[in-house]
Amino acid sequence: MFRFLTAGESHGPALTAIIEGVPAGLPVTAEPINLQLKRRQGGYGRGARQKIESDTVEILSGIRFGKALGSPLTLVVRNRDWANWTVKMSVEPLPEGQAPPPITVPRPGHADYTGMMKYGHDDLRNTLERSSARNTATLVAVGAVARLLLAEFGVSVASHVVNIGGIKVNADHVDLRQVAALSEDSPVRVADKEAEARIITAIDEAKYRGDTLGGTFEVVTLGLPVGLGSYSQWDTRIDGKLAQALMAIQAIKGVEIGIGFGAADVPGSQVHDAFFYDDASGGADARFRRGSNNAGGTEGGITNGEPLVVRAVMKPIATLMKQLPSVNLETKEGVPAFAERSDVCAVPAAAVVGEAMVALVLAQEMCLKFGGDSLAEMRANYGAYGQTVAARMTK
Ligand code: EPS
Repeated sequence: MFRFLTAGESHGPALTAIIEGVPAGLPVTAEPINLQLKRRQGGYGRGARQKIESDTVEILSGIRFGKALGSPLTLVVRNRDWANWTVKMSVEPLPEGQAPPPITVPRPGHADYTGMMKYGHDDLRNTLERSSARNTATLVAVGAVARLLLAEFGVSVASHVVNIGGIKVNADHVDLRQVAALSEDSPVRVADKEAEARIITAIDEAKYRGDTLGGTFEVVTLGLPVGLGSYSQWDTRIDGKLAQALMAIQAIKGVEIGIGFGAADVPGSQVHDAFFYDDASGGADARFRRGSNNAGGTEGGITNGEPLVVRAVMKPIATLMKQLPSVNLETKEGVPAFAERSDVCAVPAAAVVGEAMVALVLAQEMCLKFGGDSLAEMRANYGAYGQTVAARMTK
């Protein structure tokens, strides 16, 4: 079972992840993980923290000579900013009178209030440090390992942003195979230059107003086999797992697969993807095909072999420089919410995190279906299954 835990505070010494169930023999080095960490740090509208950090991974266990041992991997991403927080985030008790004053005015929309109430904290720093989206660095690091596994089976995961602050990108014409190429160099991860310029202006304006912007990103996965996930139980459905994984990213408020919420507006005849049998090229290339992909790659909680297309909505970041009305939880006085350094818009970064979360779910499912002890075993099982599926497609 490919599974993991993460730990770490935003301004603590480091972020850590332990991954179990990485198949033995999988090539893993720091370089492809660092590449993903760098992608997460980018995007127009991010705050000053990303200028301080230059996230890189240290692999402390589970790899020998560039290949997974089958034992747990330990990944560490150090916080450079820790050097500036050794007192405020001291692990050891501080001498009398040296503790910073507690922060007691929650930001509406942040985890400040819920965390303070739930854990009984009287300083919201005790809550915000772990709830911070800084933790997504570890998700991306683990996701990078998942991507390495998927790549062994020809599966690729890419993303693009389709809406920021209500400025919608006309992405209908985008060839899904071009998503990465079109969006990767865009500062807002948008595959359309005209929309890109308008979005950048909108981010600048929001920053000027002391406001923040949310948006929607789309994650596209190509090369998946039919048959990952199951309708057998509620918690085995792959669409449910994908939704949970994406909703687990900070600030995500909605997820849709394929046509998603749009399915409410049209009759079934315009929703479901008709089958046809394509043997034009004859012999081994004959396939069951679909004229459309409104299902977004899943039917019955199982991948159907079509591109997996998943969208997620990110609300605007809850730290506003033009502070929202709040209440001091100690004095009960109405005062402006706490504000500290933050991002104006982190949707492009969230898209990279979204890729990681989708990759994680898919890597787990690949291990479940094809047996994850070693890469060689997985390859053999994958090959045998692929032959069975292909045989059912030929006349
Ligand atoms: C983030 C690091 C954080 C924030 C942001 C994401 O750094 P700092 O708080 O030191 O500026 O920029 O986190 C939030 C918006 C949040 O609400 O927690 C990162 O590395 O992604």
